[in-house]
Amino acid sequence: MTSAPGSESPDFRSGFAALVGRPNVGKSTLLNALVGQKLSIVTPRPQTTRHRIVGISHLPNAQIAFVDTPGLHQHGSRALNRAMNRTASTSLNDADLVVLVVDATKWTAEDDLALERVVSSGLPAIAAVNKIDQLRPRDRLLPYIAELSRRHEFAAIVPVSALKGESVEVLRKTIAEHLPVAPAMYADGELTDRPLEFRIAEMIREKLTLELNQEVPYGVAVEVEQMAEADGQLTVDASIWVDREGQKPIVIGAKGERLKRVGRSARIALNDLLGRRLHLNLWVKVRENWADNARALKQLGLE
Ligand SMILES: Nc1nc2c(ncn2[C@@H]2O[C@H](COP(=O)(O)OP(=O)(O)OP(=O)(O)O)[C@@H](O)[C@H]2O)c(=O)[nH]1
Ligand SMILES: [Mg+2]
Repeated sequence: MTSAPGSESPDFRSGFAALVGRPNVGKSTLLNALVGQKLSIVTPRPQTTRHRIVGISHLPNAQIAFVDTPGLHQHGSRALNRAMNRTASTSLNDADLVVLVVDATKWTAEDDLALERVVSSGLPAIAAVNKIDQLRPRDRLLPYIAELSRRHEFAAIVPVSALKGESVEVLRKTIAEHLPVAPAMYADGELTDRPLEFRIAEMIREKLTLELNQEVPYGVAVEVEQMAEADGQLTVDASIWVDREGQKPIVIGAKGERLKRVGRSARIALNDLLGRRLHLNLWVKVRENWADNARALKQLGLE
């Protein structure tokens, strides 16, 4: 492993900063903004992120491993819900710092749940008050921050807009300052712990979720089955798993139109991600009740 420049200096800081919060507050948008790359998918629907995803930021005097997590939530009794909550909670076990992400425009019972996890972790905590671009009038921020600081002794409270990039740099710097003095953990330039197949599958899931709205209530799972290179052309075969036969026609759409649209927008996004063109084959398959089946979840990397 090569070290980041300056990582031998006595005041170099490094560690894991876990982004936690209820679903939909903007954790993944924030991860992408902090790292400067699209690593985690984003949709307007809650419970989009299902995995722990590390994104690494290399600064002159620090290396921050940001950890995106699934939104902590109360309802939903399926095995998938439990696995997502567990993933979010256990991400705190190996974190050096926790960033509680909250929405400046509202506070819900699930924010209480997330705050509880933060407090019981005993980790130093920073609050990122996100979506300030939506706050009208802006001086509503002051009572919100006052209430937050009353609830917990945060090391810092930073209002941001992950969407607009507002104060994201301030947040990054604040996080770096609160990490332990330690050598870099990742090689210079390393961006994520996730392989390309995962990022491709997630990109397809994002486009599909945007296209489906609420029609397939528990959503879908996407798995890259094969990536093959022939005559300078990359071909990706991916399966879209639905949990009932009846959902297949919904995903495919009339005359296959919906699946075609998903394929097209995923291909455009993936061309960008890979810096090259690719051929994408999508197959819709049924795995009965996959979201409540421990074995299926394991196969899909969702334990
Ligand atoms: N206006 C505004 N919208 C935002 C901001 N950050 C995120 N969003 C939107 O909020 C929605 C949810 O964003 P995500 O990043 O997927 O939220 P999340 O916390 O990762 O959600 P889960 O993965 O479901 O837990 C998306 O529609 C984003 O575009 C922000 O700063 N301002
Ligand atoms: Mg997310």
